[in-house]
Amino acid sequence: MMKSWVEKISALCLPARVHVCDGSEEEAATIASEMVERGTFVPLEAKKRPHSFWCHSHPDDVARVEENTFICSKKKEDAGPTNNWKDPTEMYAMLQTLFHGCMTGRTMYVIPYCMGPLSSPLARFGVEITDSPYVVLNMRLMTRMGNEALKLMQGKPFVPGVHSVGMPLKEGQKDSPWPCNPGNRWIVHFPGERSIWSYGSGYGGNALLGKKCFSLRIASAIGRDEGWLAEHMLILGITNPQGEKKYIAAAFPSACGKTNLAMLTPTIPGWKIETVGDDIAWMRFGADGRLYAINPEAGYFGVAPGTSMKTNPNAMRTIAKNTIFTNVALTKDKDVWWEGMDGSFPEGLTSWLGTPWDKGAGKPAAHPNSRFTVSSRQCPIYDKTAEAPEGVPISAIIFGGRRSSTLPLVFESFDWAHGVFLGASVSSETTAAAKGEVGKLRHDPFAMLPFCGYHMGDYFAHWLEMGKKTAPDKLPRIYHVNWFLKDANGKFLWPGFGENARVLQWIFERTSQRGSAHKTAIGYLPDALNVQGLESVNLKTLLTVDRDAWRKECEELSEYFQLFGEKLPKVIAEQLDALRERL
Ligand code: O2Y
Ligand code: MN
Repeated sequence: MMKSWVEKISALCLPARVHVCDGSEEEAATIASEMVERGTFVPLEAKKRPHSFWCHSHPDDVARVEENTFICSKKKEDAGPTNNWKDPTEMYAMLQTLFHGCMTGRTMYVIPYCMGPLSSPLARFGVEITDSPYVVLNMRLMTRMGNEALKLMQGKPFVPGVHSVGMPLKEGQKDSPWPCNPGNRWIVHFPGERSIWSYGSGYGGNALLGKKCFSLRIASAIGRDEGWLAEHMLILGITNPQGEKKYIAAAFPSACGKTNLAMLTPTIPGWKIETVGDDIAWMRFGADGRLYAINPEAGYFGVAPGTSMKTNPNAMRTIAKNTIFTNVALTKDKDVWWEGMDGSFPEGLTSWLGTPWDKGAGKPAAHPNSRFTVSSRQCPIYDKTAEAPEGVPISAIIFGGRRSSTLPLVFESFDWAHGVFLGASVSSETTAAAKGEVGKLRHDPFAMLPFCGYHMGDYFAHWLEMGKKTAPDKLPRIYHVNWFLKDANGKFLWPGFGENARVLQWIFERTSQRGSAHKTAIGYLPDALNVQGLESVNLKTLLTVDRDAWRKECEELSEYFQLFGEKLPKVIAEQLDALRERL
């Protein structure tokens, strides 16, 4: 089946040659040296950052393109109001024209890969066909890719994905270091037949099809049909000073510090955090009735700016070698730099645009969405159970957003249905990392707005159904956190980063029936938090329910939920009514 599909795509895209990736080190080294030759990759100084490369993209190919992302379900109402939709037959016909001859003069790489540990019954296979060697090397870090995956996938279904940078090469035409076609980008999903087509971009989520396209958009549709969850969630292990360990999954919109939380270094003595994943969780109930999660990914595609020994020392150690850096700045002595990195500011930087950086011009040296790609195995706190085939049992699920007011530091839902309502209510203030106005409130239910492969109203209903699959006492407890509350002068009220462990401690203890709490209109709030050793924090303000602000929040939500029309589950509308009543 795979062979005939590869032949069909080759006949359509007309590449100069076809290469089936084996995933070996030799293969990666060959591709990397070809990219150095072509001017895409600059090798970093081996003594400082061994086996690592710097590259920069085309200036207009720097992030996911939500406006060009499509969910082509058979019926428009199955994609819902939060997705772009086109009739699948029309879209397919358009793609056939678009992809015809699109790989002329290029190598067509065939990447067999597995999302999830190779031995896991929860893992799924995919094959990405691409004309981008950059994609091959990134997929090698982000997934289990190559011969082993190929062997295991024989006779099993796989998600086919076709990716092209959309820039065929004419005879004798010189290639560009970052070929792409920014004026003609299409990121297309067919959830019915479970396939992906991506054209025109060579960057991140648009091009590494195992990540957002497969593991969230397609997998969420598979999960709906098969009774499991594909979520935009980090997974961490947390161990208390007595050696008791639990696992927590947490969903935050993009640019809210998921990687930092997943790799957190606790400031409270005796507590330990280990990382299972920083972006995506696939979860289903095990035979014991508990919810188990795997991280389908094998690497991190993390935001570089703001990452430092202060904010995320584990990430800094992870990227000490074997790392691809995209759109950060390059130093004179061939190392990398970005805004918010430790140490003094280096002179003679090359900016992410590949030109000498003019400090006085007021533009950042690294693009705000610049990235490092690195294998999870290099993370010093990579949790051994991250490779467990059965996954890890989840005790708590956290939702959060970047909110300067209203949402307290932490609160617990009354039950599963209320927790689903909290997930549906997630919103976040926009940052410079995303396109558009900074500081605007964007609703982002379950942090899945750009990633849900079907109607968001049906997705809420699926979450509610999942809560009926096991006994209530086996379900994870659900929380909402907000690290970003500000005072009247715009100063953050909570120190964040390693101090967030104090909030995780309360959550940990709540799931062991220990941490004390009181009932409020919005949920259970902590009676106290461990703030020992922390300089003056205003816990009263951090843990308050501002009724007037919450009444406004309800109005906002009520208006937003109208978007889902008939598909908004009655339970969610009732949760909102009940909240209003309690306020
Ligand atoms: O802009 C991109 O293509 C990357 S987006 C991304 C990458 C890693 C993890 N999360 C995200 C996201 O947007 O949520
Ligand atoms: Mn993400």
